[in-house]
Amino acid sequence: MDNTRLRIAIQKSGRLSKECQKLLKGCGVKLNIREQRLIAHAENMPIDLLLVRDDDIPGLVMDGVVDLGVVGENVLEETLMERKATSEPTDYTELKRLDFGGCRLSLAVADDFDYQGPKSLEGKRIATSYPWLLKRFMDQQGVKFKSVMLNGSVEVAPRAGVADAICDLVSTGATLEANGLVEADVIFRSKAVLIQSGAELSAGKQQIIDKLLPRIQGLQQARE
Ligand code: PRT
Ligand code: ZN
Repeated sequence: MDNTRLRIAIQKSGRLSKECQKLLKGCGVKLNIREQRLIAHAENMPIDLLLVRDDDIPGLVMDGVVDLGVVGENVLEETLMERKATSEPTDYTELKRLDFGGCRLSLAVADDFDYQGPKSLEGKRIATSYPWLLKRFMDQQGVKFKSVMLNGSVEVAPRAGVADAICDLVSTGATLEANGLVEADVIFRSKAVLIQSGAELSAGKQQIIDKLLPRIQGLQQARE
C-alpha cells in the first residue's frame, strides 16, 4: 500500500456499507469498488479504502494501520473497553458523529418474564455479543449475572434455553417481536462515527481530511 494515500476503513458489507459509500461519493470521491477486494482506490483523490468487517475497524484505527474509519459507536466502545483491559493501544479521535447506523443496545426478555428493572436479572444468564458494554451497565446497576457470549443468533438464545435474557442491538424491534421477546431496558444508544487514528498525519493527508470534513458537514446539514 502507498503510504502517501489516505487510508479509510469501512464495512465491506452490512448495515453501514451503503451509507459509507454514499457519504464518500457525496464528498466527491470516485470509487471503484469490486467485489471480493480488500482495497479500493479512489480514482480522483489520493484515498484508499479498506473494506473489512466492522468489528476490525476500531482496532485498525487504534493501531494506526488506517488513518480514518467509520464504525458504530457500539463496536467502538466495546473494542475500547476490551483493548483497555488487555493494554492494547486505544488512541483515536472522533471527527464526526454521523447521521446513519442509529440503533440501541438493549436488554430484552421473553414476553412472559416478569421484568421489574435490571435487578430482575440477578444471577441470570444473558446472551450478548457485547460483553463489555453489558458488564459496565450491570456493574453500574449493582447486578451480578452470567454472560453468554454469542456472535450471532443472540435473539434465539432464550427460546433455545441457552440464556434467560439477551442484550442485543435493536432498531425497529421487529426481530425481538418475531422471537417472542420484549425490550426491557436500553443500555447504550449508538450511531456511526468517523474516527481518526492518534498517529501524526502527513501534511498531504491532513489536507484531504480538511477537504472532506466540511463536505460531510454539508451533506449532513442538507439531509436534516
Ligand atoms: O460482517 P460484519 O461483522 O461487518 O457485520 P455485522 O453483521 O457485525 O454488522 P451489521 O452489518 O449487522 O451492523 C453493523 C452496524 O450497524 C452495527 O454495529 C450497528 O452500529 C449498526 N446497526 C444499526 C445495527 C442495527 N441497526 C441492527 N438493527 N446492527 C445490527 N442490527 C441487527 C440486530 O443485531 C438484530 O439482529 O438487526 C436486528 C434487529 O433489527 P430490528 O430492526 O429488527 O430491531
Ligand atoms: Zn460485525
